[in-house]
Order: sequence, then C-alpha cells, then structure tokens
Amino acid sequence: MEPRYPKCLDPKTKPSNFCPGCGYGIILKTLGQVIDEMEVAPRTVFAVDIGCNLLAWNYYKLDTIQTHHGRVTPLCVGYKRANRESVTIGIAGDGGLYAIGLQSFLHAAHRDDPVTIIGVNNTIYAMTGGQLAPTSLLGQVTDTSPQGKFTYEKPVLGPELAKEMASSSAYLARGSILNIPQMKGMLKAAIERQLAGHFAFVEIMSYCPTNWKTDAQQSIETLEKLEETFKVGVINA
Ligand SMILES: Cc1ncc(C[n+]2csc(CCOP(=O)(O)OP(=O)(O)O)c2C)c(N)n1
Ligand code: SF4
Repeated sequence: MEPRYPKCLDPKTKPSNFCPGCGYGIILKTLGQVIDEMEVAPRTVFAVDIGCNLLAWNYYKLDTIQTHHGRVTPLCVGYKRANRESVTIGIAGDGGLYAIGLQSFLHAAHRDDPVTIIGVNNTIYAMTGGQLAPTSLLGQVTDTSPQGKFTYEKPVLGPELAKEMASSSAYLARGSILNIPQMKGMLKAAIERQLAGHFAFVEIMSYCPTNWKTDAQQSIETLEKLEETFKVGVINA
C-alpha cells in the first residue's frame, strides 16, 4: 500500500478547476494550510458534495469521497462512525446544506456527531447556473427570480439555525473570504472541536462572479453588502 502523504497541499501547481475570480480557491487553500499546520493530513478524509465544491475532488493529497447533492453530512457521519480515528471534513454549498440536505445537517448538529462541515454560501445554486437558494435575499435577482426573489422574507441563516438544535458543545461560526486570517482561525477551531469529540460547522461567505455577473470590484462590494445580513463571527464557541 502507498504511504499516505504527510501534507495535503501539493507544492506543484496545476490548472484551477474553478472560474476566474471564484472564491472557492481561497477557501480550499486556507483549509489545506490548516490541515498541514495541524499535521492531520495522514488521518484526514475529505468529503465533497454536489455543486462547485466537487471540483475540489482532486485538489488535495487526501483520500476524497463524493456523494449526492446535500448528502455530505450523513456521508461524513457514516465515515466517522466507521473510522473514529479519522479527521472527517465535508464541504457543501448553501443549496446542498440548507435545502435538500437541511434535515441531515441539523440532526448531525443535534446529535453532536464529531465531524467538521464547511458550508460555502454564495446565496445561489452556482454549479447549475445561478438559481434561487434558501439563502437568496428578498429582492435578489437570480436566473429563476428575474424580477427579484419575492417569497420568504428571511434568508436561511445556517449557523444561527443550527444553534437552535445543536449540542451546546458544537462549534458554529460564519467566516468570509474577505477576512482570511479570521476564516483560518475558525477552520482550525472547527477541526480542534472535532478532535475533542464534537460537531463543528463553519459557513464561509464567498463570491460567484460567474453567476453574480460581477467583476472583481463588484464581487467584493456585493459580498460586503451580503455580510450586513450574514453576520461574520462565532455563533457558538
Ligand atoms: C439530488 C439532486 N438534485 C439536484 C441536482 C442538481 N444539482 C447539481 S449542483 C446543484 C446546485 C449546487 O448548488 P450549491 O449546493 O449551492 O453549491 P454551489 O454550486 O453553489 O457551490 C444542483 C441542484 C443533483 N445533482 N442532485
Ligand atoms: S460557477 Fe461560481 S462558484 Fe462555481 S466555480 Fe464558477 S465562480 Fe465559482
């Protein structure tokens, strides 16, 4: 059997799978740095959902598993139960986590399953072309709400919602690619919390310039505006 790699980040660069200007690369690079700095790569398994996050399937030197849309949380829970020594990290988009996958996500938080889940919130279904998501804001123009979202006054606030059901030992936070050091600290805390035997979730606000139809400056400004609703910070320490 091949020895497992001590580090997950590959020093050799390869072409990005993501659109130019996408936020996913920032998140994945930061997560990789955290895994390597914590020296947990040999025991880490990385799980990807359906959505643009699945383009990370060959990003790390890690065993990587993939599942159906919204099923990354139960996939991680099942893997962790079979391999208690593993560090199990799953990633999904806001569509996968808060629509089709909401029930299993909330119950993992409720059961305090010792996994680390990362939710990338770009307020739309990105991979399929920019449709309305539970996180879209009232009035937000998307491919399926050309005149602006008019249903549901409030967007789903994932970490706040999870707090309603989660164990008090769970770590729940919202970071942003606009503050990388803070996001990095949250990812480290989320892995430490799993190692302590508890559920951990970090939502990360990110931009999707392709579906938002924004240039670099507009992407940053749009994200800054979104963060007035999606408040960055630790929700449950
Ligand atoms: C069960 C199921 N329903 C629908 C789809 C189609 N589908 C593929 S990606 C996607 C949306 C992904 O959006 P999100 O989860 O927010 O991730 P993002 O692409 O924004 O990272 C959908 C609906 C699917 N693959 N499987
Ligand atoms: S569609 Fe959006 S989220 Fe997906 S890779 Fe392109 S910019 Fe990134």
